[in-house]
Amino acid sequence: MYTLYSMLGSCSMAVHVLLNEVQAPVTLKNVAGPTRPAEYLEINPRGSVPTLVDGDFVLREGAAILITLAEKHGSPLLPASGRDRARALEWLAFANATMHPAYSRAFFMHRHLGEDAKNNPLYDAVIASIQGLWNDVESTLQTQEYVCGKSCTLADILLTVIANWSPNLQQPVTFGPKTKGLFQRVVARPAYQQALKEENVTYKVAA
Ligand SMILES: N[C@@H](CCC(=O)N[C@@H](CS)C(=O)NCC(=O)O)C(=O)O
Repeated sequence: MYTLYSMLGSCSMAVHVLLNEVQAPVTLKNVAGPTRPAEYLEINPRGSVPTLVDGDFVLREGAAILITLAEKHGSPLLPASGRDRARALEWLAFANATMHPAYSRAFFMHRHLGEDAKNNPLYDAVIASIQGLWNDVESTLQTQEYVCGKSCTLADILLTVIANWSPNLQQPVTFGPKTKGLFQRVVARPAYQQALKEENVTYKVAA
C-alpha cells in the first residue's frame, strides 16, 4: 500500500491516475491548507506535493515518482527503451519542468499581488508564455493523437491535469481542437475518471 501526499486536483493527481492505471492501492493524504501539517514537513520540508511513501522509502518530485512507479509496475505509459522512451521522457520533462512552472509563475504573482496581478504587464507575459506552450502542443497534435505519437504516455496525463488549472488563472488561456481532443481521450480513461471521483474534482477544459 502506497501513501500519496497530495493536494486535490494538483500535479499530485497525475501520480494518483498512474496508481489507478496500475491498480495499486493507495492512501491519499491531502495536505492542502494555509500551512502544511508538521508530519508532512518532516518528510518533505519543501512542503510541495507530491510525495510518495512506499514502506520505509520516501520519494519526492513528481517526475521521479511517475517514472519510478511506471517502471516498477511495467506500465505502458512509459515505453521501456529506445527512442519511444526518449520521446516519452522528453514530453514528461516538458509537462513537469516547462508547462508546470509556467502556471506556477502565474499563481505566484496572483498569490503575492492579489487582484492587481492581472493588470501587471508581467502577468500578461506569463499568460502569453503559457499560451505559447499550449500552441506548441496543438501543433504537435496535428498529425498524432498523443504528444508522443499513437499511445498515451505519462506526459499526456500530466498535461491534462495541468490544463484543468487554467480556470484559476486571472486571464484566459485557450486550447485548440486537437488539444481538447487529447484531454477528452485522457479524461475518458477509467483510471482518470476514478481519480476525478476520488479527489472530487470536475474536469472543466475538455469541452
Ligand atoms: N518540482 C516539484 C514541484 C511540485 C509543485 O510545485 N507542486 C505544487 C502543486 S501542483 C505545490 O505543492 N504547491 C504548493 C507549495 O509549493 O507549497 C514536483 O514536480 O514535484
